[in-house]
Amino acid sequence: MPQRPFESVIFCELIDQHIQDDNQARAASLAEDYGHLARQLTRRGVDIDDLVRRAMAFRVAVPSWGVGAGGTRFARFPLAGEPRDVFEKLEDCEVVFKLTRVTPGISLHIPWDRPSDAAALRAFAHGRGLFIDSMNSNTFQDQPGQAASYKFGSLSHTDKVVRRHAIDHNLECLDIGTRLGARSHTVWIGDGGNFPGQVHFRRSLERYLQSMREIYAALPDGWRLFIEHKFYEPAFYSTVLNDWGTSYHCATQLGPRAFSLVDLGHHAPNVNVEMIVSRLIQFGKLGGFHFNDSQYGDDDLDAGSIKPFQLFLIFNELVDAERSGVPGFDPAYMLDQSHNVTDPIESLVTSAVELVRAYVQAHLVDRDALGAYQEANDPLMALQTLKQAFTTDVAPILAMARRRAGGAIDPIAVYRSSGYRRRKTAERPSAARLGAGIV
Ligand code: RM4
Ligand code: MN
Ligand code: MN
Repeated sequence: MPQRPFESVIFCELIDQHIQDDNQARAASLAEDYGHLARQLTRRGVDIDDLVRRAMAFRVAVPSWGVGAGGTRFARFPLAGEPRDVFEKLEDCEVVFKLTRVTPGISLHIPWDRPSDAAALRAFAHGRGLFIDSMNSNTFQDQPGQAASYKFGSLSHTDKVVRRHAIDHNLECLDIGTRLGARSHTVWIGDGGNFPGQVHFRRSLERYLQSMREIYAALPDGWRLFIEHKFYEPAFYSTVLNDWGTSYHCATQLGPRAFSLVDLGHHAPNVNVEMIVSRLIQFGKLGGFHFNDSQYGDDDLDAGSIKPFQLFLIFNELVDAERSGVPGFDPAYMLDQSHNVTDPIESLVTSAVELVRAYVQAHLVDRDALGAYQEANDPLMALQTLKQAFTTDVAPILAMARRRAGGAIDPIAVYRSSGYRRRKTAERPSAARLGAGIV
């Protein structure tokens, strides 16, 4: 098993120390803000400690590909001190976890993260309080020397040799994931057409389903299979798995362990994503999320950075389902972002915090009042009820939850003063290009 560099052991103790020192300096102000909010919420009949407990129990998985610098179609600007392999990626994930305390799960992408020794990687993760949550296959780019090219598709390709290659790759992901202790597999394909007439819509979807049946049949015990749709890109005219309806149909065709996964950036602008979420909940097929935010398309920006109200409305649906005990409701929350202009650790930390914020705010919705306004056809008060929750500043709850869980009251301040990136820049000198590519 690869030994952890001495410097990084020291660093983790150091970051714990930084968290403690910084928390101490902020404790009095937090107590004051928390006390004020507690009194406000008591007037509304809300128990603040209950919200803190819920915030502490929230979990969202971090994508291994999110700790490296992302890129666009035009360029990728390397980041000093960025991780060079999956072990170093996990080191960075550990920092995100230590600061926020809500991100112990990690999503891996194969072949970018193919481990030479799966047992070692699993132990490496566990040693840091982390675990491998979901596997992701990659049939949207060719690997060096790959004979069966994905240029014209993968699981839905017209050529069965290419389909075979793509299926085998997914089976390999299941095998690696089993050895890593993962519990779900996410399939997103880039298959589709750039021009009208290029792809036969019905036949390509049928070929996709045929391929997926083989993958579904090989799903390890206790695993779930997630189908991720996307309306365009890299194919610009049509994609095989274009929308939630197609995804729902395929999940239903495959069987009870197949579900739809909603990536927030994979819908046309202005689409009512919260309603899609609600429909999938109602039909028992909501498997999970790739959280991010976007202005135009699959921008992969930090969660909550552009449309925080939409994020809140999505969580409003999720919390409504959670509180009313919808049978089988157990979505996997994951981030899927590409950080081009920020320090990825800072983006992942703030994104995780934004998700907990939306989750806690959604718990603040007075659901009895909302139900009554809906029954009475009072749209103004119904919206006001949602807005009251959305405009409540829950920052003291989030900070208190992090503090009680051992995280940082102000994670970005602690991270910046820790000098982590500077240290890693010295420790990781090679500018070797990460597998994560331009995503
Ligand atoms: C895709 C999709 C997938 C992700 C790749 C890197 O747009 O969101 O989930 O694995 O990007
Ligand atoms: Mn995604
Ligand atoms: Mn995407």
